[in-house]
Amino acid sequence: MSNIEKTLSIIKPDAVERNLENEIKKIFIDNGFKIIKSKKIKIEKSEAEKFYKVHETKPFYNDLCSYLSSGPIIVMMIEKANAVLDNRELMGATNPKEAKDGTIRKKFGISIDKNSVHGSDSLENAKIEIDFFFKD
Ligand code: IDP
Ligand code: MG
Repeated sequence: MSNIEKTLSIIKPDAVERNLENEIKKIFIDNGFKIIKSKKIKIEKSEAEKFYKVHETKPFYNDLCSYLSSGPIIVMMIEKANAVLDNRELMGATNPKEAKDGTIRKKFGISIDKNSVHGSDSLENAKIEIDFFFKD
């Protein structure tokens, strides 16, 4: 039984700015992920608002959308067995201060808002988020 999944990962502006793209990609590859698609883009705030619509009632929504659109990001479609959960595990907790050793956010995250990576939180959202960035 194969349960190969695809999920969406984003290297956020704080990490792109620190030139961590290759180092973070190596972590994915070393952990069994294939990077199927990858592109460096800069999005408008209105696009960030659409992407993060699920958080629109949160107090941090405006800052979050300003932040994601503040500089270049790398969006990636990555693949492996159990990709969605395994990516969440590899990313670590939302707040880097709470992230476990060996996770990307523990290693590179600066703060709860500048936490270096995004990852889809369910298979359903992975499909939606992959379409958001890669639908032609
Ligand atoms: P996740 O990225 O671990 O899935 P979410 O709860 O989906 O976390 O929140 C989306 C993003 O919003 C987080 O990655 C983080 O950048 C930001 N965020 C979440 N909670 C807070 C907060 O309490 N203050 C400021 N920013 C937050
Ligand atoms: Mg989330």
